[in-house]
This record gives sequence, C-alpha cells and structure tokens, in this order.
Amino acid sequence: MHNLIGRRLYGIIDLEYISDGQAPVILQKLIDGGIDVMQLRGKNRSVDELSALAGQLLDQTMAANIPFIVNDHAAVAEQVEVQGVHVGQDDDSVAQVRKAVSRPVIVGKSTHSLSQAIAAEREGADYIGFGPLFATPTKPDYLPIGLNEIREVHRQVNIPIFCIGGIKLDNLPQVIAAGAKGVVIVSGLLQSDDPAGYARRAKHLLGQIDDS
Ligand code: TZP
Ligand code: MG
Repeated sequence: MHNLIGRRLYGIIDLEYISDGQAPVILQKLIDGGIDVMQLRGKNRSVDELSALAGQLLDQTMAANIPFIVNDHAAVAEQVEVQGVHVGQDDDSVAQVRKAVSRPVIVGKSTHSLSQAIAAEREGADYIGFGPLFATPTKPDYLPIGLNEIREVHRQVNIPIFCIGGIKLDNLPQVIAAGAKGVVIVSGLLQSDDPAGYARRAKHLLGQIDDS
C-alpha cells in the first residue's frame, strides 16, 4: 500500500470546478507538473457516477504511481481499486471506512483544529487535512483557522499533514514559512490557465522545505 510520507503537493479533481470530460486532461497536466497525491471530489454525485469516473482516471494515476483517493464514499473504493478514502468530521469514522472496504486503503481525515488533528491520529487516520487556513469558496461554510497552529500540529501529530484552504502560489511561501510540510491546492490548480506550470511552481517552493 502507498503511504503519503514525503508527498507534498495534493491536488483535488473537484467536479464543482471542472467537468467530468475535462477531468482526464487536467489530471494529466497535474501529473506532468509533479502532483504527489490526487483526490476525486464530487459533492453532488452518486457513488456510481464517482466510481465510473474514478475507474477512468485510475489508469492515469497508476501509470504515474500516484495515490488516488476518493472523497466521502467508502462504497466507491469497493467498486474501484483506488488507494484511499478521505472523510470529514461528519462522515464515516476511520474504522467504518476500513470495515467497509475489503482491502487495506489509505484513510485521510479533514481536521479544523489542533484537537481534531490529534483525535484523527488517535482514531487511526493515515494522514490529515488541516484547515481551512484561509477563507475559500471551495468550502465556504468554514471559518479560516489561520497559520498560527501549523507548527504546533506538526509537533503533536506524527502522520502526514496537508494544510488546506485558500492556498495559492502567492501565499504558499507564507504557509511554508509557518511550518507546513505538505499542502492541498484545489481552485488554484484547477482555475489556472497552465495547471502543469502551476503545479511545477508549487512543487519548486515545497521542495525547499527543510525536513530536519
Ligand atoms: N477542506 C478544507 S478547505 C477545502 C477543503 C476541501 C477547500 C480547499 O480548496 P481551495 O480552492 O484550495 O481553497
Ligand atoms: Mg466529506
């Protein structure tokens, strides 16, 4: 099974931003730009719709050796051999996901505070999202948590942490300076005229992180 250690740039094919038809093309651009992890997120889509698209995209991520994670639905991972499932605070628990999928998968969890991050590690998550750092139209109902707890969450949590929420190339240096080791970028990548170049520039900045 993949683990996410050392992977720094996490992208999401969010079907609020792009169509199913655009997904393979944009995914390939993100792969060409060096994306390290990919997720499929389609908030208003059925399990069958998501499974069909995930099955199509999986060939590309497998060829690139990139873990492919589906948002919200363990049932998709039962239909398609994706590498992981990502759940939020109000979704299935990590244990429920592991029980629902009949093979080992990566399970990630969204967290919005230091205490939720600590709880997610205790619950057995393989990685966490931590945010939203900044206000973002991709997740409009959440209060931004800012940058202040990034260093502390890295001190207290020992699974990979991907900071998320309103991260763009122009604030990425600030996010890295605050202690981030990995990030999720959604709209920044998907709305770029040049997703490969955008990913490449983000990877370049993330490559300067000192892990010591
Ligand atoms: N969870 C916390 S913020 C967020 C999610 C899914 C959205 C991140 O998207 P963007 O467009 O990079 O702000
Ligand atoms: Mg969810």
